[in-house]
Amino acid sequence: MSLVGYEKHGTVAVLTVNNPPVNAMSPGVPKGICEGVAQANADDTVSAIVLIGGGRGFIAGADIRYFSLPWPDGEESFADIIAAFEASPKPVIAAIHGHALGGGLETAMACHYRVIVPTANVGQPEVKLGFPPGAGGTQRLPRLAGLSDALDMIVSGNPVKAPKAAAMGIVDQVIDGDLLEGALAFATEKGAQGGDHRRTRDIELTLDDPGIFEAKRKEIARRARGMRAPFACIECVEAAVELEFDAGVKREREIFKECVKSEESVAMRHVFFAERAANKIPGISKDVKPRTIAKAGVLGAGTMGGGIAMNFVNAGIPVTIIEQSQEALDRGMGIIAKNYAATVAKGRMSQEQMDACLGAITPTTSMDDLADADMIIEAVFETMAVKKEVFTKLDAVAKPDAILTSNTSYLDINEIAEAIPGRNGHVLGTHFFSPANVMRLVEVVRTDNVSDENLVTTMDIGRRMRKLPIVTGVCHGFIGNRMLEGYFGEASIMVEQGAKPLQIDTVMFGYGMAMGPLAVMDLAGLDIGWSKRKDAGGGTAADSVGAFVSNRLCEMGRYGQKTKRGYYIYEDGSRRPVPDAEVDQLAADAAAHFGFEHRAFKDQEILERCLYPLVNIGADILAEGHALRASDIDLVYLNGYGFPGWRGGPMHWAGTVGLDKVYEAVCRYHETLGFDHWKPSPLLKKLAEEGKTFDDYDKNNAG
Ligand code: T1G
Repeated sequence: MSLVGYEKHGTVAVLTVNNPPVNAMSPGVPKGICEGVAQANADDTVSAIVLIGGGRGFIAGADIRYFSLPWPDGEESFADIIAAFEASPKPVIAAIHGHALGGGLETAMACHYRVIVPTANVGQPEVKLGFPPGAGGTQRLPRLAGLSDALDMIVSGNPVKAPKAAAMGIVDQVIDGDLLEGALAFATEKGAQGGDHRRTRDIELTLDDPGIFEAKRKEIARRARGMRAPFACIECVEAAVELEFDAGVKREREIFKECVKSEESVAMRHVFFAERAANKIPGISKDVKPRTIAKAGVLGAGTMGGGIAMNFVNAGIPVTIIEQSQEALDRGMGIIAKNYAATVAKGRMSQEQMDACLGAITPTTSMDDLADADMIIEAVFETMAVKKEVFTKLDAVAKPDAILTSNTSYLDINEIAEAIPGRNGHVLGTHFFSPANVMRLVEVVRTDNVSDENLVTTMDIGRRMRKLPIVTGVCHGFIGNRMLEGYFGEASIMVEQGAKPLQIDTVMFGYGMAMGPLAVMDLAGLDIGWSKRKDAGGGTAADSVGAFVSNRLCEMGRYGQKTKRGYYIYEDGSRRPVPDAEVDQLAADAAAHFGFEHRAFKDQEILERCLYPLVNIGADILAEGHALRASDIDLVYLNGYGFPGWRGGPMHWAGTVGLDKVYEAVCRYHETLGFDHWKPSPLLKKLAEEGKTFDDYDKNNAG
């Protein structure tokens, strides 16, 4: 089938793009469109041209795969389509449903007119791929929507729905009813009116607020820290004001080409495809469909349980939430109500919507009320004994095919499943990240016996919750927390060897992490690690290297932000970390205790000793099969631990450093420091010797 169909309806020629699944502008599509325009203009019985998408949308933009592949020589591209439209004496009308994104919207804006169905959305998401629009979008969108709205759309990359697009002037008419019918009526009328038809490029652009660009730079400074693309977008829109149209298009093209080659863009395109690969589970056929989860249950109404209950409500699933006492239940429901009220206060939810959400949650203290739940998630106290007790009770009340999951962050879920052997095809883990109703990541922990159907159903529920579900195997800490032990471990050890907490955090913040490791430990609470060490040591937390300072701080009741003191001091009401000489003294005590010589640290050593353990441990997790692909590990770090998206994740980033360099450093640190997290991963060694990256590994082991 041709990639672009041509049909006459009355006096209107209809060009239909057929390039499933999303009508990306792959090679052959521009050619088909140009040929259709030429055919229509050569036919005297044709008065107008409609361009419409087959399948689920208009055009999803350039074929992203071709930024890493050569475009076929001589093959038409966006520029040819746009030239054909603007030279056409007959009006060209874009008929939009589903999505018109990136080059799709740019193609539509090069048409003389645009009509759209109410449910469609339009946008320039290119910035999320690390570059500005590259087919005139930064020059045409301001002419249609005005500078301010266009700047917001291009710099944020967020789409707008049809009614707003109409109000902004991006589209000419919203079609209620059948899109093609509406488009044909619109086109017939335009075709009959004769005369010239306005070209977007000829619209005058007015600059009402000269300070608009500086203001935008200031507005995005924190969010876009370390990135180039958002600022490149601003430069392109500035060119629309400063230059004649064609010069502006040329300037946009120059900036686009510079950005598309950048490591930032390669990383962000890696993330785009990684997010889509994460849905695929090798060995499970597409015929295994998710079950319907009509009712859910959550055990525990603490911070995590409450957040998980809200996630079910967001997925449109009524949920019963259980606590042991009415007082704990009321407290939990109060937190949920407060969370919703905060959203209402921000204007992102109406009071009616909040009431409906709360109405979808049934609080109770009786486990019997879980009898009709199709999926039950426990978020109770994090000890194996309590988990086993809870699952045994669930075994007695839950319906036979209920999916039972644990929110544990590191306990062995296979062991929990073995406590109720009759159900272990229905037991797995769903490790949400706190706050559960905000953080996008959920690790779906695949137990040995969970059925494919129950695994696929849990992944589907994660997506319905608007989460990013990532399959992990059952190992200590799954993917994220297992790797984190190396990252936090080295940061803590370096403090005891003489590196100041502020230097470590400044280096990692400068790398692009949302927060430095010591500040994160203060935020999460030092007492979490302390209680684990006490559990492991029969009540005494061992003073192992890296734990000495943290143990002393916890013994002093300095758990971090929640006690206003941890590795840093937090002045009343402030979350700003202030260095504390008392911590430096504890670091000196640690050095004396272990016989260290305190020394100055170079930033590069701090960077390597924080990040390379992530890569080394990640490689082991991959080799053990506890992650399905390296890009899944990247997604865990991008969505659960504040790793900068424009670096693509620890595994992708290691490839930009060179795995040979990473491996050499891992071996060096293993010799000088020891510690398990420096034991060189055989997979890292192999890839380093082969001159490969983890992206190569995924390609060769694509599942
Ligand atoms: N190129 C190549 N493949 C694409 C693609 C694209 N633009 N968009 C989607 N796919 C693949 C995707 O990898 C998946 O593959 C399948 O299609 C379904 O996608 C000149 C230079 C349109 C909202 O950034 O936002 O134009 O996993 O699962 O949830 O200035 O796809 O099945 O093998 O996401 O229904 C700008 C990107 C490009 C839009 C549909 N455009 N796409 O969502 O399906 S740059 C974008 C999306 C550009 C111009 C510049 C979404 C969607 P597989 P999916 P969906």
